[in-house]
Amino acid sequence: MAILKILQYPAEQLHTIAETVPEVTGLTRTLIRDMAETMYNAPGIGLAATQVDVHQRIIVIDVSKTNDNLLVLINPEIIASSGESDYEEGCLSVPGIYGKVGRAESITVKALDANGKPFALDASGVLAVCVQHEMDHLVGKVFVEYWSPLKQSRVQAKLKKRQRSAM
Ligand code: GNR
Ligand code: NI
Repeated sequence: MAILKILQYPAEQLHTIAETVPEVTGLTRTLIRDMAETMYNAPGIGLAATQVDVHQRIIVIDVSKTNDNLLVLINPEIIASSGESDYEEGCLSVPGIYGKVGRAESITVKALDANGKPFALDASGVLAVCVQHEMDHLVGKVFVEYWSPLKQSRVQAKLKKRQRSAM
């Protein structure tokens, strides 16, 4: 097991489009274990492979309070969505920045599990938000990029200021 380094916005690798996983192998499962450990250690409720600089369509999520309900989504696809939600989001790649993003309230997602077996999942609430947030990472999108240019420049300024005071 290993804790992986999480890329920090605005690292340009966060804008990489991940590749479909052609076959779920032992190497895939090792990466998934390391991603889960990294997510629990952070701590966070989700992590996309993009965030650890691996550009494959792999997501881990655990929205349980007890950290005992790991959800693995390989090659996820949203096959239905409905409603609207406006949930306050955060991101392990943009620490200390929080804000709302408009998303679907309920989704049905199909994916492969860690054994390569297809499944479908109906999600709503925070789980649906998290799946959509993670799937955005896989196509190179970070949640702050939904915001207006003005709000994004404030985010950039805040991150730069923090970087300076950390030195
Ligand atoms: O830990 C996380 N919390 C969170 C809260 C609200 C909406 C989305 C998230 S995902 C985030 C972890 C992360 O950055 N995943 O990419
Ligand atoms: Ni994120």
